Amino acid sequence: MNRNADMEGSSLWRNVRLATLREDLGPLGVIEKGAVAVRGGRIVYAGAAGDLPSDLSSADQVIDCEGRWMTPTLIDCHTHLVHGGNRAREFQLRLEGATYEEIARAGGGIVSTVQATNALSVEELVAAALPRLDALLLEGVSTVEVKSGYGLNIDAELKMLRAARQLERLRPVRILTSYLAAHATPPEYKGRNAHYIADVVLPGLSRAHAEGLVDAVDGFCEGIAFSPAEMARVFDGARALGLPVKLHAEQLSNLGGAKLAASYGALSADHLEYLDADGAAAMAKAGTVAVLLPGAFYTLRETQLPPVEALRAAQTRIAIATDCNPGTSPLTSLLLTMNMSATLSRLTLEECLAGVTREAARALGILQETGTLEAGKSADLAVWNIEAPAELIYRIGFNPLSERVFKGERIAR
Ligand code: DI6
Ligand code: FE
Repeated sequence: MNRNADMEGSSLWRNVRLATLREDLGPLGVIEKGAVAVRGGRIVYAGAAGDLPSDLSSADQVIDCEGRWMTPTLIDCHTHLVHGGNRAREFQLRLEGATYEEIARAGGGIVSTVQATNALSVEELVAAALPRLDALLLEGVSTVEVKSGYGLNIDAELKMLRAARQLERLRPVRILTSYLAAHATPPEYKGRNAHYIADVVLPGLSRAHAEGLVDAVDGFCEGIAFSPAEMARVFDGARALGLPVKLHAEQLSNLGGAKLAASYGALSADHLEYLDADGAAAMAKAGTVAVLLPGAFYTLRETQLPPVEALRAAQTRIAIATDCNPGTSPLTSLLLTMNMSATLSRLTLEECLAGVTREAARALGILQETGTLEAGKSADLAVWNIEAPAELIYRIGFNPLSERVFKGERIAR
């Protein structure tokens, strides 16, 4: 087994059943009689207890996990966590028969959250996001991706990203940001997407990048948002700054967004209900992760399931996420997201658990840092009061987390 030594604060986790999510160890990477050694916030050993090197057998803290299961902490790789207001009124309209697109074309939808978001300061946006973040952390999440996209002008988009960065200073969490000014066209640019991209999206991206606010660039490729050609202009801007890209693609129709994303070597293409086999193959070839968002499928009462068989046939990597947003997925439970993915999209246990750990880390470009239990990675550990990993997906609205560890620090609930 591999390990590296770093003698700062140390802990040893014994009598623990490991779901390492290491692909080389089979489904879930299970090690029944496991041990995990931590030094200076990093995993230095994760493997069979019987193979634990003697120089790691003592530590400042030795924790008997009493046979509990341990996984990597969970990763929510697609959220709009920072936003103002809510869309309960639209939820009611949809109950009365209005469609998401009708509401959007009538000036509701994303644009209505833009008004609520732009009315708030950075501090107020942070205060509004913290309860949503805390709900995720309580379920064993340690990494969250947070998008802009409800500002739709340069200053407001930067304000959202500053709020996202602030969350990382207020909670034991890793935050990755995505610049999503290409989420919708503000009313003042209605019908003039090219001008919006030239006047706002690209200059705003340069400023956000210069301020260190951006980890990736995202967009909404859809008939009610931006075309593949328009997204290509945004992605060219990202490429010029050396930033990775991702894309909301094939959510309501097939415009070839996933193929476009793959052509830019995107980290991920997300939603994908209307993806076809060609798109799945292009993503697999490019290493672009398919991020499935069952919360939006469920909330919109979508009938077109994402093509899971085509993704499997193409060997496209699959992650899942909450897509936490006020309009189509007011969801702050990654455990429920796994249950929905299994029940609605028929993902397997392994696909669900890998989808919120290893593959979610891959979708954020941080698999070298977290997402599996193995030496050299951040000690992001989740201990669960379960008899079998299937209990993490099977239950609805129940949280079996026993303890979360982030960068080696034991987090009080
Ligand atoms: N697709 C979605 O489902 C969300 N954004 C996107 O591109 C919806 C965001 C909203 O309705 O507020
Ligand atoms: Fe989204």
